[in-house]
Amino acid sequence: MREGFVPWPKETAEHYRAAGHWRGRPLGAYLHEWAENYGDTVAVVDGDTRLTYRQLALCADGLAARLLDAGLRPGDAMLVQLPNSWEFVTLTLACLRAGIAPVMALPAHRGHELRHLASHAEVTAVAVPDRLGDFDHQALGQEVAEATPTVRLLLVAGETADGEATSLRALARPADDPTTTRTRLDRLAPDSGDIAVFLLSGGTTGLPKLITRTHDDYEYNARRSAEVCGFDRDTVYLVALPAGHNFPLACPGILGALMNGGRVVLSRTPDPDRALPLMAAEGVTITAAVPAVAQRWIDAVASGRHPAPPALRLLQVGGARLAPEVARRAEPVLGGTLQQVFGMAEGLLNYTRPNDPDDIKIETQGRPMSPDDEIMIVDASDNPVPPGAMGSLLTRGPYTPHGYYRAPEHNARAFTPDGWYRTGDIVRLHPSGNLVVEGRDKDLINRGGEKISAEEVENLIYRLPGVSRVAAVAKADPDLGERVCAVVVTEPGADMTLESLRAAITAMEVARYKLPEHLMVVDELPLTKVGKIDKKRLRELVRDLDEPAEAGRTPTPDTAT
Ligand code: OOB
Repeated sequence: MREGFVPWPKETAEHYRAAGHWRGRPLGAYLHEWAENYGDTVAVVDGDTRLTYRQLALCADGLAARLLDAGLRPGDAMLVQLPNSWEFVTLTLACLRAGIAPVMALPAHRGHELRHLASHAEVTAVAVPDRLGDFDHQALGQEVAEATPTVRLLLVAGETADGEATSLRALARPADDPTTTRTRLDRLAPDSGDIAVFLLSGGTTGLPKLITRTHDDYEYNARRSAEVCGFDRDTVYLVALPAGHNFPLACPGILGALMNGGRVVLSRTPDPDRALPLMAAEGVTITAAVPAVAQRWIDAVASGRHPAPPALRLLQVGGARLAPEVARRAEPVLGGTLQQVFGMAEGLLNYTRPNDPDDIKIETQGRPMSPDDEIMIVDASDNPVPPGAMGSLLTRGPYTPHGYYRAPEHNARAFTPDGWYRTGDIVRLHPSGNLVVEGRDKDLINRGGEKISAEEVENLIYRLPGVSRVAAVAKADPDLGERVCAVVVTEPGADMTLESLRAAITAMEVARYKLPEHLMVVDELPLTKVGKIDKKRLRELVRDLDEPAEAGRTPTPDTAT
């Protein structure tokens, strides 16, 4: 096991095994079982590319073997930054099969994020697309590979692989001898307690933390989610959010659909003009959206621009607060059942159930999926609040790890000594037993489901000349819920505009969604009684700031770039 992984306590782990949550098999071992059960059924649809279960298993095995032939070893990690594509699915399964843990970067990430992730996980390989939109990911992948001494292999998905890069498509085909390859991979299979994937934390710290998810816990995550959501062979699941995010990957997402013989349809973007026609054409029955995306789909159908997706049975919405007014329109406009999902890459998943009464589906964010999820709502001294009162949510459970990867100092704050994860969310228990998310006490900005660490943005701005003090806070926004506002005290004579600030941060190769969309230059920052920056007061101050010029705005989340 990799150093830096924080295991569950022994007795707790035994309980999860005895309860049948953890099955003791690595995720890759299921691949051939699926192929045997569902053989010629289509598993993955990406544009004109359709892969049956059998083809998927053969391609993933072939790719896994070639990764090992190229010098990667079980126990390695690979930085994966791919768009929603058949290559993403095949590579993820190949990694699971070979015991190589993918680090799930988002297509929006740039050098600043990728270099950190690659070096922190000591990845031996990097996988990028050739280009997305007008951005050259291959060149970025090359830079990251060069900057990371452990990297031995650069994989490029797309038409061309330049220089030392290897074409992913060339490797992702069946092995010459599939039977021997299968036996070889079975023999090398990882332990089910090993790290299956590294997910990215929304983050409240300077740089994103890595979350280790084991084969045992992640298989349960997807399997139990699929039970709750009623996935079966008729499920056609649309991946509209970035596939490397926990929600579309395993809640129940791609893995949940594949486990049940369903079909995974990939869309490069959640844009209604692309996603809604695709849903109609492929008979999509289930999909997951963040509230801002759900709202755009609702508007596109309500305005008559697109018909409602005809086969939609379940619309999952989560990642950020869903306004009850939007929730109320979802079922009548789009059809199907609305499901609210309050989840986190760190583990705990809350779902409203498809047969819950309307008021529960509209007003609450659901209840834990596992009988062994433990939740506690506490006050500032970690004492439980009375039932129904607001407090901070703590949790433990069979798919919530007890620590971030290689982060002992942060773990001491983010987890209690007896292993409860401090979610940073302020919730209350609804009389029905469901949770209602009321706010948060962690310092991040939730831009329509995209999580931005305030500290990370502040650190970037502190690097600029002429900055004396800075605070990044959420400014309430009708479309996205929140956008980043930078509040800056400049040094005498220094000049700063939103445009100059955004240009300077862009030059640091930072993901675009983190760029401030509002700027307030002030003489001093308000402080609390103990001398900390008073962010609550700042949020009130920025609430009434004018809308910025169009030029300064970043488009609504669109996973293409
Ligand atoms: C999902 O995961 P992350 O890791 O990107 O973000 C987790 C955080 C939560 O701690 C909470 O602050 C917020 O996102 N959040 C919600 C929410 N769902 C997540 N806030 C209000 N209402 C909701 N329904 O966002 C995620 C992971 C798996 C499934 C769904 C969402």
